[in-house]
Amino acid sequence: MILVLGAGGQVGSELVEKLRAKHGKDKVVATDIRETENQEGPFEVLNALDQEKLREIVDRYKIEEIYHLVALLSATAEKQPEFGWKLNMETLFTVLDLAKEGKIKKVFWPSSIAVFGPNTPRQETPQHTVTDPTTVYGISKLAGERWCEYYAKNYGVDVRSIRYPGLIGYKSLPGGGTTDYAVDIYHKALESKSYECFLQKGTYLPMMYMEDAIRATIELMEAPSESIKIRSSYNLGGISFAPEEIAAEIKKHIPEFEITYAPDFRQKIAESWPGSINDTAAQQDWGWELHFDLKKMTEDMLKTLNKV
Ligand code: AKB
Repeated sequence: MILVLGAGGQVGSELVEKLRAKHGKDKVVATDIRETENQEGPFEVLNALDQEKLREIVDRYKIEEIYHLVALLSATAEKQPEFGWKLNMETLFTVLDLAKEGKIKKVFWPSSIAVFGPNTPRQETPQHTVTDPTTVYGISKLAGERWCEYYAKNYGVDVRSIRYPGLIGYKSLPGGGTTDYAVDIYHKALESKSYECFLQKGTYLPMMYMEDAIRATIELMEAPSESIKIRSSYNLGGISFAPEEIAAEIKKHIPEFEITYAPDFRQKIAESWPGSINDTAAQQDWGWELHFDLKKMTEDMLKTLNKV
């Protein structure tokens, strides 16, 4: 049995669907802090900070694998730093401890490009390099990575992780990240043929289409344990682009589309993150391969959103 924490979120909603299609509807227990609609399998309302209830669910359903997707993202955590730290760290410890106690066999926990900072090499950022995050979210992800590696090395915990770039999907909206503009822009392009971007022209960030991100997550979890050489978190490169480039791609489909710029506090966060990422380690260790580029992703996003 598989448990997904944060199943109502941007990644969770798509991951639950894929896992249920693969393993069977009843084999995946979805949980979220609030009731989520259209559940096709077991669902529990769970505040992931409620350790007792989480443990009870793990026992009741005889859970073997947990995908822990609960977090406050970069922009939101800057507004509630203490709560961001508490939520992101305490929930990770609960899950790692369940694995340490032998109650579950495998853990997936996402890290982020937010672990990098102003002194990290900005282009083709290597797997092992300077990590000096400036946000609470980034600090929590970096600390989480160190703890994952510690639990793997010292307690034999099978924990696997990816440093997600900005994720772009059509099924649900992201909640409180710095890369959210790249999802919002598609919705606004279809609704009003214009978009006011909260990041400045020329701000390059690594992004990834959700289909690739979900496939990466499942492939990493299915890889043989001995091939997972990095137990902190794997770099994943994805697609690097600036707002004017995604706008130009959208314009090929919607010629009237216009982008304007009104950078806010998220600009500073974006400037502290890499523009592109080197993911050779993921390619070598578990065969990672990107399928969607900016062109293919834009075609798919606009086509699918148009039908919704
Ligand atoms: C965010 O913008 O906070 C997230 C991330 C890059 O982890 N999308």
